Amino acid sequence: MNMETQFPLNRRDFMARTAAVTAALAAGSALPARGKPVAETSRAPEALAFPKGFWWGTATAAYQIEGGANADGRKPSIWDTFSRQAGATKDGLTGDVACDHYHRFEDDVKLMADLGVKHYRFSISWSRLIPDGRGALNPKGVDFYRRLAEALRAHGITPHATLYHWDLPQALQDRYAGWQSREVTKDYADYAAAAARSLGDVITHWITMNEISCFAFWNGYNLGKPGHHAPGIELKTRKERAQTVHHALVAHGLGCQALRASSPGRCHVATAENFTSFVPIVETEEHLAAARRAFVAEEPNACILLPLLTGAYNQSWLEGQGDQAPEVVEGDLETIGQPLDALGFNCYSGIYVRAADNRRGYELIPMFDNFPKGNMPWLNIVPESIYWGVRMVGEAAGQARLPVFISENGCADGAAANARHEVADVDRIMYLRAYLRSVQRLVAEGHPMVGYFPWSLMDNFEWAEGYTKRFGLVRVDYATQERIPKLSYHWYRHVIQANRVV
Ligand code: GCO
Repeated sequence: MNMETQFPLNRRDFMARTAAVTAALAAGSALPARGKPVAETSRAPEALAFPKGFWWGTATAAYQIEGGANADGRKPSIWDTFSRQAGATKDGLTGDVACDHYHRFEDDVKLMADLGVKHYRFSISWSRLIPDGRGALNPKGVDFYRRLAEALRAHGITPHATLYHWDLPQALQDRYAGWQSREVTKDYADYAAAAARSLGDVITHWITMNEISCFAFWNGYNLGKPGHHAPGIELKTRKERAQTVHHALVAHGLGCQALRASSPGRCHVATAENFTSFVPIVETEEHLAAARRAFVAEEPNACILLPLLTGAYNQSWLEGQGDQAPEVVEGDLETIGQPLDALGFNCYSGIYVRAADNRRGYELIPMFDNFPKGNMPWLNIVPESIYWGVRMVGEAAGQARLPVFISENGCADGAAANARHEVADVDRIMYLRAYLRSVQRLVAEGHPMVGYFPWSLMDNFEWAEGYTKRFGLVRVDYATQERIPKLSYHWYRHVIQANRVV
């Protein structure tokens, strides 16, 4: 593109240019991905800047990328079992091979180094480290994560390891019904301690859980019908669900203690939660007050985020449960409310709220099918959700100075590779840029926003969606395992280099 052109373009010039780019793409010519980003015409670059040392990262999860399902002593997780059930995933596909990252991690680390990220969030497969979920460690499993962490560190990338990204060892599901049993809390704590003891010299940043809301509340279990994620259990009562969630919360708290007690040096402990962000429909005091009320009152914030941050279930939520409330053993709430070094916010979408003259004082604005989406039915594009989500954690959950990082943010793309193997995923760039401005607004206003990890480094096994949804900055050709950095990868590289939204 000729940079000497006068902006703004008139409509005819603009159309001509768009047509030229479209034609170039169709013909497979090179994308204008490299080079120095130019200053924005409308705002001074420093207005969109991030502080020095801001964590630019990216994220993945074990079952979604590793493959090597039976390699070197790994035993099945609940996802290995669930994905084999008829109709459980699109096209009946599993994570058996996925991105074959288990055998290709060195190349994948190089992709990250070229991208310029200094932080990487991945997860440890519990049944690779401890194949039966409890008992003996698998030395080859330890060795894999050690080699991964060392490769990252050799490139100046800090590893952030999630201990639980939904892949419970099947042995524990069989033994005592997994998260439905309190027994899992002890096994999880032992696993956390073993991970810190065996890997704590090369991994210092830990994330206890990924999205308790998803695996224990929304997806893995369901009221009155089977869950559409592993273990796919149908629960009969709200109490059973509250109890399952409670076990995950207690496990998180015990995990925090175990990590700190067993790490060879000081470690950094966070959790990653996709709490619901409530966005005031207009930024006025009345709508903001409405959003704050919704933030603490609505499930699952009331019964997951609040206890995680404050060591107490929302009181009115608890009263509303009556005999369906979870059984809480003495000391549990203190365990759950362990102080965190940071909170990871997995943010994809949000819910608009307005003030209302009703008992609750707010009303949720219903979304509709043709609201703009990120190529997933649930992924309504609400960029302000990052800003308000983080503000509400500070204001409503009483954790004003708790550092927060965006542990996931992204969308699926609709772009195909062209004849030259390029993927012009402008939909993802549009999405990420809009959300990143919301992150930058937090920074600019002095909120403790410390990092950004777009989901995901590369296309991967998208759970029940199989391989049909592509969330990666890098395209994976599953037939050949070729990695093709998409246009969004190059865009993100510019962001990191310039340390600002471009
Ligand atoms: C989640 C998980 C990821 C998903 C991603 C896209 O938040 O659901 O952490 O594993 O792949 O969110 O759906």
